[in-house]
Amino acid sequence: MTTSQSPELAHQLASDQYAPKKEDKFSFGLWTVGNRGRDPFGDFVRPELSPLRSVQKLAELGAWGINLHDNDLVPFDASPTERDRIVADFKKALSDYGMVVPMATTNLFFHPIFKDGAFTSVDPAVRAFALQKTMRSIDLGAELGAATYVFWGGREGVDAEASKDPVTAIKRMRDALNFLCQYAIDNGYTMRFALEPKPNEPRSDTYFPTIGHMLAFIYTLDHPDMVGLNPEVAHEHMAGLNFVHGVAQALEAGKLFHIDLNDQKGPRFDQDFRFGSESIKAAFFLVKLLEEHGYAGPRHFDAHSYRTEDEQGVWDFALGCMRTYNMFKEKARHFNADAEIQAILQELNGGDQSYGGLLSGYSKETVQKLKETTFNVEQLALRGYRYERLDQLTVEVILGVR
Ligand code: GLT
Ligand code: MN
Ligand code: MN
Repeated sequence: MTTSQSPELAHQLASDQYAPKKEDKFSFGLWTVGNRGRDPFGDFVRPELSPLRSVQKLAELGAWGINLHDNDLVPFDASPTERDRIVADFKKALSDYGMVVPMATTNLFFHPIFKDGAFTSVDPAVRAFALQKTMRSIDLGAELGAATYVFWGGREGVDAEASKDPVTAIKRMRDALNFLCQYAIDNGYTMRFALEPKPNEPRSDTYFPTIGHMLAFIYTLDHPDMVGLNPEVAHEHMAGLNFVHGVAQALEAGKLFHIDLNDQKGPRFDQDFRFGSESIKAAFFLVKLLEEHGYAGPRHFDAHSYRTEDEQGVWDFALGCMRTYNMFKEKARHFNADAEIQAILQELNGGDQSYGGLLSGYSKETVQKLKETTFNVEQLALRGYRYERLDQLTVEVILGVR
């Protein structure tokens, strides 16, 4: 239900083939559209946006879900009565506007108590407080129906390397996650946990910096089945990595529980730009990957509008993220239907069938055959792969000239 939709917007969306729809499963964090543009060098540029207004406007634009940290909704120092009133009002807005809460998380980085981290802080009282805050926040997530619970280790890292033994820090993180998994299980919550890596910022080095580090860590937990990943485009780019490959590895392992879509200009500070605003080719292949490999989770935009914008700019930003995703989805269909591209791909991947039997797994016979086969090395080395043509065709599809 989008009762408040303005007639102009309704008309604009109705005639737009890329207009977001509920079934696209687009979601935003309250902290994303609610970002007020403060940075280390300048103050807020936009007034506070209430959670209720965010629900209403996002519904109007065609989004499906809204995510939150505990303190995006309930202030850090709210009394239990205030908490219950705020949550009740929010639930009413969700039901009035037909929105869901697919993911929830804990703010373990803003309050000064977390300046040395939360689960990996050197101070045991801070580590214990972090567990208490997270249990309360998990309860809130469960109450709102969140299927995924995200852990971004905001300040879980170091500035002074001498301060902590990294092996101890890893063990502390494991203890915390094991504890919280058991808490969720004991309470009958069905949510899954999704861990979000980031290489640095706000600390100068964060533990578990990339998808790969996180993935390996998950298998050392007590309940690896209920823990997966929430990778973020910008975070892998900050580490200079290929995000599509990282996501593919998580997906292939059945560990892509959630995703943070945004954009970034290369390895620098975390920019959280509008999805598809910078790395257009990478964003195209990311959408293609998600759409073609059965990713069924939320398409979550963890981004915010430029600091130059007023509230209208925020909604331009939000609609832009969703429309761009749908444009890439359409371009991926176009790519798959392009006869020349498909002919090249078929030729590339066809290979010489006479070698096929040598690559179908280990057996004593295959070992024997492999040892006896003579390869025409000179001939194989002469092959041209046609990747120049293929890549140019890809660019032409994306730019809309094919
Ligand atoms: C914060 C961070 C994001 C995380 C959010 C969840 S909060 O905005 O920059 O990458 O996904 O804690
Ligand atoms: Mn994120
Ligand atoms: Mn980010």
